[in-house]
Amino acid sequence: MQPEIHIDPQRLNQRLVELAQFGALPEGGISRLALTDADKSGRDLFVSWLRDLSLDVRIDQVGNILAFQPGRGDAQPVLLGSHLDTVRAAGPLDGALGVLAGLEVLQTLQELDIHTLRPVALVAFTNEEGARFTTDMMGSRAFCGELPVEDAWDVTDFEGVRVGDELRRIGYSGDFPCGQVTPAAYLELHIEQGPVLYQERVTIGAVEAITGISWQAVTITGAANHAGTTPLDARRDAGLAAAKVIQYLRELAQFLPDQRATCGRLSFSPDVINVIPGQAVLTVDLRNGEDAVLKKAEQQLAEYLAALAEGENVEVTSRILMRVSPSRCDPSVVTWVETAARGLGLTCRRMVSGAGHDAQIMAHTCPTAMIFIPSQNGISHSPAEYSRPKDIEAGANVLLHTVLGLADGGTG
Ligand code: HGY
Ligand code: MN
Ligand code: MN
Repeated sequence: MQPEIHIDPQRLNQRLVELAQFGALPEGGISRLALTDADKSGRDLFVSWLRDLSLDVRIDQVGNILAFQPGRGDAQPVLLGSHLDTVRAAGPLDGALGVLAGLEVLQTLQELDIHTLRPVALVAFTNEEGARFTTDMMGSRAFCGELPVEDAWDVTDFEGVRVGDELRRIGYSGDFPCGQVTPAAYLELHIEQGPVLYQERVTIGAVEAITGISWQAVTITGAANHAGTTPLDARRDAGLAAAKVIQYLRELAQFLPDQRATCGRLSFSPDVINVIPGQAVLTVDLRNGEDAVLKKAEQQLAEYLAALAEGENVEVTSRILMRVSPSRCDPSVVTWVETAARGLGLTCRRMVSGAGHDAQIMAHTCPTAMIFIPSQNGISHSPAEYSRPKDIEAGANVLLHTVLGLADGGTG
């Protein structure tokens, strides 16, 4: 391990600050939803930095931004990446850290005139979050050939706007074919977005596995009626039924092992103070590291919804928006992460990710691992998201040294 080979932390933090201006909200936080003007601005800034490094930049058919740095040989590249899109009222690091730390690694290799055996590539995946277009990890799924490009283009947001039209509108409807690149390995630096590293005061997380996720939209149809005159036994109250579903999600999470269940979106119609809601639409986010338990949660929710329809005299339908099984990272790449961290004198522990990531899709196609750094108080998907500059620097240096190991013969 050569600790004298290190990234430039000031430059990395300066870029994180510059990127965070796009989508910045007056009340704090960032909204850079996929394929919005704010996302375009962030993309354009990132591409300008890539071009400043004279990298070979390609935009693929779903707007993934790819950059290639040649190696001494022309074998499959080691790919670094993450995403630039955010949820609504997000923090500055989710996704952006992995993309800009990857850029910092490429620039450091150039400045130190280090030419690895394998090429090193960098990707910013389109629509990892699924916050606007609810097929999340869209870019990585198309990149791996799991999501046909035409299907990605046809995904619409809640206002019916199509991905394909938005890609063209913001100038990121590229022609580089998806599914062309099979990396020798994929590495993603990311904030943990949970409390483990922060509470244990450990600097680096070597991620061994990533949670499974199941998203659905539940529509409850009852009968709009007068809030004052309608007797209780005559009500078909979609609002009450939705509240019962949300309460049930908490019970589901409490009695299944390591289960998470969340309702993030809820809307009533006609959404008027003195009208019993005739319809309610809510989203459900179920997560578990064990696919069998995730399936059990889905099954038990389906049974609950059927019984609720009967009991509340409402109709209940559910539409699966997305499902991804838990993924395991590649043990040898995880070991490279640990070796790099320990070689730099950093504390490190293996762990599972409760957040979803493009890496769990990439793990289907090549040896993959993630590097986590602590999130202060375990907070993310919030303007309060924060990681210390020294942890950001440590994570980027672990990324750099893991790449040096992998790209110079560490990948089979
Ligand atoms: O939802 C997630 O876990 C990720 O932040 N997209
Ligand atoms: Mn993320
Ligand atoms: Mn996220």
